[in-house]
Amino acid sequence: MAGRRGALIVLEGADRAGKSTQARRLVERLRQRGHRADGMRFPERTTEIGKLISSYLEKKSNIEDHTVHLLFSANRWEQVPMMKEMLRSGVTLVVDRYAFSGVAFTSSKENFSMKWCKQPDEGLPKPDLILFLNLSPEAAAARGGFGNEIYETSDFQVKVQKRYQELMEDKSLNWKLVDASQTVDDVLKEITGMSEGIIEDVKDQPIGKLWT
Ligand code: 2DT
Ligand code: MG
Repeated sequence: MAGRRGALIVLEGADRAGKSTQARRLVERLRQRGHRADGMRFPERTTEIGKLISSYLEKKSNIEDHTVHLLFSANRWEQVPMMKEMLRSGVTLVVDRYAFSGVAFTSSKENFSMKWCKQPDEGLPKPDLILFLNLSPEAAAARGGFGNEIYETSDFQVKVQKRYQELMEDKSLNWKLVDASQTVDDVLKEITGMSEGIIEDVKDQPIGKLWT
């Protein structure tokens, strides 16, 4: 069939829920099972915009809160032409964080509405599946301490978690809650099944637009 596209699959969730590990392993597993798949992550720290973001996260530079939010969004938009090209050529993209991290983190700061936070990401390629790796704060803490980046404090992470809950109420998006307290292999098995289902479901559908 001509025009068979890949699926856009996003992983979100709290720090230490295993997003990066699962994203990497999901790409490997999908490939083993005969799918074309590639991984991406946001922020993509290697671009010019990404370097500014990375310096902010590492507390090496101070960027005004609205400004850094818009940089995170720009860091996604700059990848959109490539993402669309890959999806249209039949490659499934597994993405470690996306616009939902953008909204959950910035709207956890004082005086930021979810509405304001979503606006710059409106119209991005819409994920076909959002896997939320769900882990309690206690279980997350048991996996080890925080790193040294700017958002890595437990107070802030609690607020972020609440924002994710609100975002998950949006039934126009295909959120799937995954129990991230399972073993790495069990989580992988679960999300591989969900991913293969969605790859089949969307292969003849156009790419959607987020929040429009
Ligand atoms: P990691 O590289 O460890 O995932 O941390 N963030 C991310 C935002 O504040 N806005 C965004 O749009 C995105 C994608 C989440 C990156 C940190 O950056 C935060 C944690
Ligand atoms: Mg991380």
